[in-house]
Amino acid sequence: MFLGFDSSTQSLTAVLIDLESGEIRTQLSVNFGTELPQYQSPSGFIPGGIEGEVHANPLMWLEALDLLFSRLSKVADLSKVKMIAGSGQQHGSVYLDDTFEDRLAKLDPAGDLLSQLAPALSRATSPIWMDTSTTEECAEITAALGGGGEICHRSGSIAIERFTGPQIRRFYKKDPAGYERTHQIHLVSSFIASVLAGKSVPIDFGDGAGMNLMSLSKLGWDTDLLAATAPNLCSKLLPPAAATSVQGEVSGYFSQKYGISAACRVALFTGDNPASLVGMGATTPGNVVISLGTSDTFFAAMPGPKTDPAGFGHVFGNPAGGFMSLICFRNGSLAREALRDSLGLDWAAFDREALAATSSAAGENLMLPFYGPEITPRHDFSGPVLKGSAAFETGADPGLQVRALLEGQFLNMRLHSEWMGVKVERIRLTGGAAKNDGIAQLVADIFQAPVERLDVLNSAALGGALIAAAADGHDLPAIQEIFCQAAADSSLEPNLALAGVYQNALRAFQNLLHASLAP
Ligand code: XUL
Repeated sequence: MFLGFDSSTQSLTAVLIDLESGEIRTQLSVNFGTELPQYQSPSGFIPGGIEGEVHANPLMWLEALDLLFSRLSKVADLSKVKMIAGSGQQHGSVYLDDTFEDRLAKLDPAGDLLSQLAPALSRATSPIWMDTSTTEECAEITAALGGGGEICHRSGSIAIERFTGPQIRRFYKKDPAGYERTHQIHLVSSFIASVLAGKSVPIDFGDGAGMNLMSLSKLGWDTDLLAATAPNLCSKLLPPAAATSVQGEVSGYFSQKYGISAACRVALFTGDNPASLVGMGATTPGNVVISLGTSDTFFAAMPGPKTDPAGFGHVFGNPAGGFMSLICFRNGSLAREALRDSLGLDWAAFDREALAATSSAAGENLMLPFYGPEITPRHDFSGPVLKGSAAFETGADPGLQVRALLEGQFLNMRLHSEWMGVKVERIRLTGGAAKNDGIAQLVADIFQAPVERLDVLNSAALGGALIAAAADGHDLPAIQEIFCQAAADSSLEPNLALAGVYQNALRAFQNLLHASLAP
């Protein structure tokens, strides 16, 4: 059996898989907001941060780990677990002083993680991915490197507010003594992995690429980026490593307290997006995952470290080897809901009837589907831009607007993923709106690739369990075949007759976008 964890923004989840039977044995979560209310973080972070700061309390993650293990030990036979791996929300960082290693090595199962590790924090709270407070630090790092293009080329992304390097620089500037006292900086992923391993373990290539510090070509820390970020930073980071590298046996704290075998080993943890790529069975190039949520995301495996010349997309390490892209679109569900509400439609009418009724107008009307600021492309839009027939532009036929909004969202995705140079062979669609057949068919038609929907509930934690099995020597593609199956009758083929229509629509969309962005 293999155990995967995902320490996400709102919860800590465990997925236990049994390779022999090909089954998921147990899936359990601890919700931070409802189950650990003492941290006053209803959504997993501390509300009311100033200057765009969004922080979380790392002690909450430790307490959740004890709670989840005590529950797991009651429902599962943990003595059969051979390897643990997992993931964490990306970019979040944890700052530890020089007592951390000793405390990890001497963890006493009679006590808890919280009280034994709390004194080792050199920064009380952890900035997480929602933090936007580092605009100044991003500008400083960019200037030091001679421009955003250089940082993107080296690290996979331009300097980004939520990324860890700019966050470390802000800490160094605001609290130099605290920075000085910091002996080790971990990401959420490597922090949890270190606690499990009973010693500090490296950051993996997947999550490490979300720091603006790691060289994609060398898969090591970039000395110029380190120097531009904060002094002596190299001494506070272990060299990054592959997610599947085994770190040794699980800490005696967990084997003695929760009945996990003392021979169980720990591999590295990665970011939640790289782990989801594994859990969605999409680690080979040609596969693409599109997740439709509050924001929409597009991620895909890539053979080499190509970067987005426009600087919108990110490149992370792929836990199966090679690289992956991650492209975020802020105007996801929020834009779909804004249009639905402005037209006074319910979901059924919005999704199905509007699309079915307007099928003859595929690709005819264009909408830049941005109801507010967007990050791909980065621009402060103040509302959607419409170009097409009078019935469309005036809203006389609301169905046309529904179609153009959805087409616009997926044309924008196709346009802003072209830099990857990867031919899309299969799309795995997930998230709330993915259930809708009309939307799923539209995705298939616009990308001209088959669309599948998966039954996977906790794709990041499942990805962690699969990485654990791979670290134990099992063939990842073979076990993905078993655990990452498409839901029955969920696959849709593209309508090949629409290939030319959407190719033309793509270029027309690109022209409209350029015209709208021109000063
Ligand atoms: C990725 C990102 C988020 C977090 C959420 O760049 O910021 O997807 O990983 O968990």
